[in-house]
Amino acid sequence: MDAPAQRVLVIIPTYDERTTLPLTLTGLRTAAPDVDVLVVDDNSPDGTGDVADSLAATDPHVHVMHRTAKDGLGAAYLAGFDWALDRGYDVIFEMDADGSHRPEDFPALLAAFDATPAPDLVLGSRWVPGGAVVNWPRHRELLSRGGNTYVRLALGLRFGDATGGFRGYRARALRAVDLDDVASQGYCFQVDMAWRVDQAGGRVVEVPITFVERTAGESKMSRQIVQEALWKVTAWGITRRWHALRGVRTTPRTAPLRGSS
Ligand SMILES: Nc1nc2c(ncn2[C@@H]2O[C@H](COP(=O)(O)OP(=O)(O)OP(=O)(O)O)[C@@H](O)[C@H]2O)c(=O)[nH]1
Ligand SMILES: [Mg+2]
Repeated sequence: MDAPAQRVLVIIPTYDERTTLPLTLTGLRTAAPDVDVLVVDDNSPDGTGDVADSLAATDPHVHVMHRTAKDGLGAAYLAGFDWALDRGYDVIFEMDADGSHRPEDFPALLAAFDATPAPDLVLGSRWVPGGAVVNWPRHRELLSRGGNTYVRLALGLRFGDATGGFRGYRARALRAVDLDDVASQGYCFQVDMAWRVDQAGGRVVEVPITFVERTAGESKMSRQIVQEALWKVTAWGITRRWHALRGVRTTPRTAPLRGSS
């Protein structure tokens, strides 16, 4: 007998993306007709929530969560993760609405979950062979490459792209990490989640993607988001080294995902 098909959810957080959300959604539904989508909108002033509602009205695979105010990318994803785990999804993806994450790259990310042994986290990666960025200003590329090098050095992570937000988690990986304890936003949220899955003993694989600079709408990237990532990764790195010097393991003694299939 065939194994039951896995249920897949893609979470798309939105804040003022009324132009690009329909393109992202249509592209994704075409590329992966069986997956469900949850748009998490933080009461966007430009009416993105209404746009999402009208798309959901004609497509039973599309769901919308309306939140009351802009509360950051990390908080939006955490609310989406809870929604997905409550409903028994097996694989849960993150994807931006601004056109940077190409729907045509999605099937390869999803297919990576079929590998044996099965991964717990699949990272869409710009900085592995085959990965690329399109129309990114040089300073953004340097920030991303430099940030990822810093993350590798500070935290000992082996990933080429720990800051990217086009990625999928197995539900058991989200259950293995203490989501209530995650307080990061922006890039730091992505690093925080990847590090937690790694510490829990999760298998992480990277799949090359092509990241395209947004052509419409406003970036929510800010100096504050970069500073948060810098100081938190630095603090985590210092704690990790201090623990290593004192012979204390930063990695939890019971890594819930280690050794399981
Ligand atoms: N719900 C919600 N979504 C958000 C929030 N901030 C950003 N987003 C969404 O998260 C995704 C990524 O945000 P971007 O503004 O593209 O940020 P970025 O990709 O880090 O920055 P750029 O590379 O400049 O585009 C987009 O779909 C945004 O609409 C927020 O506070 N709440
Ligand atoms: Mg973006």
